[in-house]
Amino acid sequence: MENAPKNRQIIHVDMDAFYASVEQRDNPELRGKPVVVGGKPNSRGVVSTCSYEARKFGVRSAMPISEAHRRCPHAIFLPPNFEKYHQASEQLHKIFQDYTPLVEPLSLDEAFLDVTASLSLFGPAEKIAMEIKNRIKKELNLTASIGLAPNKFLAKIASDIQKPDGFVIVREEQIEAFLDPLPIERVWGVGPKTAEQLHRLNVRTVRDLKKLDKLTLHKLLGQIGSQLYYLARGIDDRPVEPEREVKSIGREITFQQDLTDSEILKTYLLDLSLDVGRRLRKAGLKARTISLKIRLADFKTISRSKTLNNYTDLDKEIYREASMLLNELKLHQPVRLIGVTAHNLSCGESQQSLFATEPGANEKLTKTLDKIKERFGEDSITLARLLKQKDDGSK
Ligand code: TTP
Ligand code: MG
Repeated sequence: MENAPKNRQIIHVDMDAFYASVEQRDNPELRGKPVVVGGKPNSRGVVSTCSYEARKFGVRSAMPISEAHRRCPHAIFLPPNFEKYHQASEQLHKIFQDYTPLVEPLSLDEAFLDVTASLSLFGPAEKIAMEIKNRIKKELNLTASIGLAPNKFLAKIASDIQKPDGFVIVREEQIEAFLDPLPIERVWGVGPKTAEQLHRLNVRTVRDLKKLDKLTLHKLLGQIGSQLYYLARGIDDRPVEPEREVKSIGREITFQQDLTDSEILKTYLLDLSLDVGRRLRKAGLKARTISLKIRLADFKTISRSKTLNNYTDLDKEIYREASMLLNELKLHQPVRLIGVTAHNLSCGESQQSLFATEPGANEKLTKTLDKIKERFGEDSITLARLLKQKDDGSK
């Protein structure tokens, strides 16, 4: 990490309320109104996204539609129209390609661009970033939030911090002033559990985090602790990886203490499955193969997978398959790591979730889902409230 490439210019683009903005663009009657994309008010699906007008009422992605209806009964509820979103996404990526081949799409509405080598051709990076923003407005009639910074970590925070219609530049000499006041929850890898551990040490902001040395952080949080040491200083060397074909979407977690209780393992599995489902839906993808990875305390790694008859992006199905695979293993040894991955991907067309069959039935789990969305960071494992309760209850 110490040999960071110098003077990189990384842009992060994230469209504002993407599906809902496309709907508002195409139907002027929806503009300025709360719009919820996901399904009819009485349907059993979850919210894909909603317009900023609906967010004022507390509506969020991944919330059951029934809950969104309770919070904002006068919203306009629409089913998703994936064809339109894919089309807008393609247009968007064509614009990106005009400035650099180094484009790494993260989902339909989000990408990193490395424009370091484009400056001689197109002028300063801030000009490129502004031009991209203006072209998105003119050619797609949609707004994007853009961050420009020397690395991916900073660019992503920058694009998010002034949403919607944001435009934030973080220059090398501003990194410290930009990062220091931010709550630690903003840092990649800080989920609720890590945040809680750090809060106990009175670490609330990045400035506080910097007071902990590398060894202390490593002892406290393992690998993620070392990562936080660098991120808190604005150091992130990860390259922009162009047009990686997404072959799988997965998430795993290494426990600080090995686990044997299968119920607790399943709670983690549920959290991971929710995350994989949410990321599939955000990428507009469905999967046919679900796999489970287990690493035992002695580092032996076991992988099992199951191919389904149909494609799915449903949390419920991902969790069901993963937990069946876990049951079949009949494990008795302590587990060090558990992971869930969806493979065999194809473009998707459905929006439902674990909670589709029981609208509003479980408030705790609904809150968990809200949290997962609110705390969403590509590289962070979001440990649900549910999980915390489980942990607390069993120790
Ligand atoms: P996001 O970029 O997370 O959200 P957004 O663009 O709607 O709003 P903003 O970025 O301004 O906060 O996701 C992009 C699209 O992906 C979103 O419009 C709908 C879809 N999506 C889902 O279908 N389910 C989800 O849980 C999430 C998070 C997104
Ligand atoms: Mg977006």
